[in-house]
Amino acid sequence: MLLPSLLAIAMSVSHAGPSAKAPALAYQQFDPLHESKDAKDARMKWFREARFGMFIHWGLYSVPAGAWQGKDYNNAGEWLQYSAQIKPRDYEPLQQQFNPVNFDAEKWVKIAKNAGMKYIVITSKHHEGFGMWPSKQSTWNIGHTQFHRDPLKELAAACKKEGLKLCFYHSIMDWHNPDYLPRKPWDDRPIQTPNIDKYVDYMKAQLKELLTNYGPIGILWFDGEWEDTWTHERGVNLYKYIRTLQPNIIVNNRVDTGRTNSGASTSENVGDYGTPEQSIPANGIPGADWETCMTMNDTWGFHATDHDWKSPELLIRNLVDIASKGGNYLLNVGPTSLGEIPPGSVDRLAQMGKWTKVNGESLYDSSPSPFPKQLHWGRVTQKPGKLYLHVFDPTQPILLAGLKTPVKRVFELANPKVTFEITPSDLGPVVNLNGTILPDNIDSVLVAEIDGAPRVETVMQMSDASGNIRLDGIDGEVHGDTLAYEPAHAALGFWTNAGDSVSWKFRLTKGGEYNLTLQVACQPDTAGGTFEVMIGSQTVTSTVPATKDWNTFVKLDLPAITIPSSGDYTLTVRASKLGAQALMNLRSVTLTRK
Ligand code: FHN
Repeated sequence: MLLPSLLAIAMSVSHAGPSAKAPALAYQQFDPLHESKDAKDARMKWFREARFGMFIHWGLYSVPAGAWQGKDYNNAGEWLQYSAQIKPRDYEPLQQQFNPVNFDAEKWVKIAKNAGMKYIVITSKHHEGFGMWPSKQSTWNIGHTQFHRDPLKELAAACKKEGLKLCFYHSIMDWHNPDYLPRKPWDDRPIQTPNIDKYVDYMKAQLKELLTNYGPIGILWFDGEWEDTWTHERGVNLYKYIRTLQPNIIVNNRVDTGRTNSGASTSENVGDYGTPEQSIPANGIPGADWETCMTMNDTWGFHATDHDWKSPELLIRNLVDIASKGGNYLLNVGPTSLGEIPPGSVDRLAQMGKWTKVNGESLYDSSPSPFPKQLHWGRVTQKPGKLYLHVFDPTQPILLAGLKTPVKRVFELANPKVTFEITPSDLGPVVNLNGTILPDNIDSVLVAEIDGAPRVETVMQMSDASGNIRLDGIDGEVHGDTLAYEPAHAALGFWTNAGDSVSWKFRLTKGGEYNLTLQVACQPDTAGGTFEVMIGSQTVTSTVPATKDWNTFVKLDLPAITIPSSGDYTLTVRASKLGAQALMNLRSVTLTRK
């Protein structure tokens, strides 16, 4: 007779065999891959209106909290077992240490609701393989700890009570189940002929528990789909299985293998929406639903020494920037092993809640900006008959570039008695603040009531009378998957793809010889990449210099160019060879007539 503790440890490596399958008939009849547009629109409706959700990464990794045997592993919250190469037998004792006695589902849900979040995506199982619910499929789950409660059940009740959607993140990759392949190098357990098909049956049995015992689930958020044992065929099969269990559920694109590095889906990929991570696509993902997931500091799972918190200003502006491009913001918290959301997260979410409480009308159920380019002064969202002008920088002219639809009235969303005049200009109507101090220095929302649907014509930037012109990163047309304008640097960044480029169309008032100057930044370990600047029939090349960091910009003079005559031109900057991690951050290109 094994002692209970030994029995517990012995049992912790046991995993059930093949599971009960979904009802065969229903499974075969239901074909979610041929869903009508109306049916998909109805299913996605709440997601498109929500705009803002909470991501929760919570598991055994919150116990070591980023350190192992006295060493701190940078950014390794939920990846600690991998980063520290912890053998299963050394990781399994965490199961008996985990006892989140301060867990309070109602408190967590109210923190999310008060921030203005409409849904919660919590890790039911991350890569460590540990189930955060009392699964019957194995003993490697919370049901075999000293915490004799089911946090997912309690969250389901709290979400139902507060009107939020409960969603599950579930990792396909599993570092603990002995049937999962590929095995990790640090997993020295005896190989008992691992069987990936058996693992998939086990995973489906767990998913069946999650989709039949916790009520209607909003999203199944898959992850860990990148290893070669996971295939497109398995992804399609799993998507159909999930939709058979809950036909109205939404499934992200990481159920399949076609996700691009920008988070978008390839054409044959199944999955209902794209999932860019830690970045905001410059132009959104046109024609698709998408959601940027992002940490609030640097780590998804709790890391005790990670205090690199994003400012409330950046978080609110990210939320608005994403909505202005038609996406959702899934913002992460990593609770501690005691079940508490860190104060750094709670404080920021409370500040975001102050903004959403006043300005939520401009966010929820809004549509993307009608302006093709980013605006210097802020962002725009819209609803029928209204443009919501999110003013980040009131020192810039609030130009509605190219807008041809008449503007009837402009007023403060927070205080409609405060109204503003409109002045016409060659480039479009300008909102005059006339010295009014706007209420919110992060994002003040003005409402421009318009007559009918917004009609916007592309406005060509022009050089001044001398022929000089500065082309700003924010005005560039980005071509490619990852290059994007970063408000934090007021420059184009994430230039990690050699195929990405940026171009500007402009009208030159004079021909002649021009000096060509770029404002660039590049941290020293990534300098040395090369790029081309093309305009008309001319091409000049240059090498990226090292600067102190990604936010320290220098002027880089390129060889002068001759532009024979005035007229409309396109200037393109294109990578030739990346540096170690990227090409450069590019703030502007200036043409100065000699
Ligand atoms: O490996 C995971 C990571 O731990 C985290 O869960 C993120 C969140 O989307 N997804 C994977 C990395 O892309």
